Amino acid sequence: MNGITYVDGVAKKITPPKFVILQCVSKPEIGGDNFLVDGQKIYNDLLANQADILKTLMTSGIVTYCRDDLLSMDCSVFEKINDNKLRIRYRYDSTAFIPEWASAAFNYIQNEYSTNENYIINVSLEPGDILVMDNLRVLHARHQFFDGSKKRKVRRLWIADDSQVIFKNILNQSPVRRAMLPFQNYNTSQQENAEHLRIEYTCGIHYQPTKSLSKAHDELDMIVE
Ligand SMILES: O=C(O)CCC(=O)C(=O)O
Repeated sequence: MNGITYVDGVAKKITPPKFVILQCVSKPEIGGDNFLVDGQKIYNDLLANQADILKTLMTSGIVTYCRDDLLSMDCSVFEKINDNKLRIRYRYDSTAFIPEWASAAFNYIQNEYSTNENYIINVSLEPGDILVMDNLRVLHARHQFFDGSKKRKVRRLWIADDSQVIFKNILNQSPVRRAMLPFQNYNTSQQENAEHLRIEYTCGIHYQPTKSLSKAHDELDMIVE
């Protein structure tokens, strides 16, 4: 999410991480594999075949993301950072809020690409494996899973990009606003022993596998949906 936060007494701009790194610690009994979709590939296809949709997806205001107490207003899905660099920003889950005029274009990505086997790269991490993703280019998510007698555990690391914008307060004060404080749920070290599970968490794109893995998995889908 976008935002401003105090780090070491200085107000800094925060943006979605440039890299997301996942390490598999342990696998569940069923499902839970990660999958990726290359944003550049989506862009190239839209450019060649659906220029109008691409134009809408490059318009600021097509989507606002709101998660807990974090808000990123009026984003575009694709953004040209410079002549050679493109950035995709897309989540298909309950954090995304779309104005009516953008709905068809936004849904187009979900329907044509992020649930399309021709665009999906499945990654099945084994314990110890590490997946490093360019988060400005690649959409990532995971399939639903069922822990069973095992337990899915994944470590995640976010790496920010180099654009360390530092803000100076116009009145030369340092007012601590609630929005600038770190969001509690991100402070995972405090939650190491917390009771609540995170298995309902989906991110990036949400994909239902066409073939069901087992009856138990089907039942889990029904509970989660
Ligand atoms: O549970 C997973 O493997 C996916 C996690 C994820 O996508 C994320 O933390 O950004």
